[in-house]
Amino acid sequence: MDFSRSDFPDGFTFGAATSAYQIEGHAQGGAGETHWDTFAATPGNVVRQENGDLACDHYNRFEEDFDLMQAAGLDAYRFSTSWARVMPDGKTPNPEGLDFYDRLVDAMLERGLAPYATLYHWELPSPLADLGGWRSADMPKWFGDFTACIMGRIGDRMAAVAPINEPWCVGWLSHFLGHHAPGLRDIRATARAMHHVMVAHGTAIQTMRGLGMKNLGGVFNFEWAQPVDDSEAARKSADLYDDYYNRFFLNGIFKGAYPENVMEGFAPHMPDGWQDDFATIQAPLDWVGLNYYTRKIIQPVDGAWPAHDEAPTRLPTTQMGWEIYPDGLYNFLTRTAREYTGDLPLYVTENGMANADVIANGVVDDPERIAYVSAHIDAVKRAMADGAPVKGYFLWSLLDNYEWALGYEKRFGLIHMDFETLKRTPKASYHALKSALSR
Ligand code: GCO
Repeated sequence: MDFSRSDFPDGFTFGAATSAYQIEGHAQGGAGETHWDTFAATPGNVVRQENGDLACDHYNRFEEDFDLMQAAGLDAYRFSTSWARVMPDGKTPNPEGLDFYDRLVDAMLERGLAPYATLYHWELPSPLADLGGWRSADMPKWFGDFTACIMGRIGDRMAAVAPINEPWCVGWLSHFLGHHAPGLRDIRATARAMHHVMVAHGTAIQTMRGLGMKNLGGVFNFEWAQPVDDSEAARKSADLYDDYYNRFFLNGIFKGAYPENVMEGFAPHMPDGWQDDFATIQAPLDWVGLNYYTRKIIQPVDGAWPAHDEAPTRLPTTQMGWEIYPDGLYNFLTRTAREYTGDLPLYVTENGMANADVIANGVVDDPERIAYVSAHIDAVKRAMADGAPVKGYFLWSLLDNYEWALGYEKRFGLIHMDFETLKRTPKASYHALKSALSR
């Protein structure tokens, strides 16, 4: 890779990220059913109806995975806790689940890996989905109780915690586009989910402050929005995309208001008294994490709000069909610091690419990933040179894993997984990263 650890200030954190449902093997350890299990069991939602029952069997093989992380010279592991493993019905603790995360955290610490936890990465317990899930105004309370339960057990050993991975995906992707569980396509559900996820975020932050925990942040996914042409209509479309995708959450937390043009669509559908929730939403944070992969070209279309669509890509793409656009990462790091967070530490909490990697004679050559990561780390360096206080970079992902609605065929890992034998094979990118981190 085109960088060395010595290019970065002392203490800059290099890590890798995963999430519980995508790697653990959800069918083990007494975890409860989640909305992802039934979403995946419904024909047409997920490639080959694949689910996370076994995934990478990280549940039983985490020591091997952490040995590989340690050998690569990584400093930190960004993982998530499964609500349905900790509380199978969403409300009652499961000692086996709590014991698992206890062992997991100790195994990280034994290998010098700093634990960066995310409380929720999308596997909602089915009984809570039955009660309305993210549409329900009770979600912040339920989520606060889950936060107290899991962090009451492992909170004493966390390097950093964020409540909810990618609020946009929890809200818009899952309730407006219907691409993720619960697969709704309904604007009222979307407006409520987008708001409740923010209140739940703030409630979890307050709960963890109450436990005396430090270094609490938020993790948001961003896509650069490029107008399809120079027209005023195209610019407005791209601004709206930027506002509901990227700015909605930062505006809520750092400015105490949602973007006006998003409220044009949402206002009739917001829950009663939503304006009173900003005191909770604005609970102070210690850092902000950005997940960044790509940009989208946005074009206006006729029809109901938001009346726009994605136009065809213009740059080389990854296996996901996503444009490779490192400048977007530079833009978001500098813009976030300039317009929202000032001196607050920023982390790249996810960045990486899916690639059609193949294993031949025990070797996986992935020069595409080496180039992708190098170009994005270069964007981080440029942003830091221009004043963005970036303190760490986490690669998505440690292992090839369950890529949600796209099943097991999109490979994001530094480590190749044979999903039949569960054999782990570090890819060329793993070896390249290891050598960059040792320089
Ligand atoms: C996300 C999630 C991950 C994905 C990854 C690749 O950003 O969507 O955090 O769960 O697997 O981003 O799509």
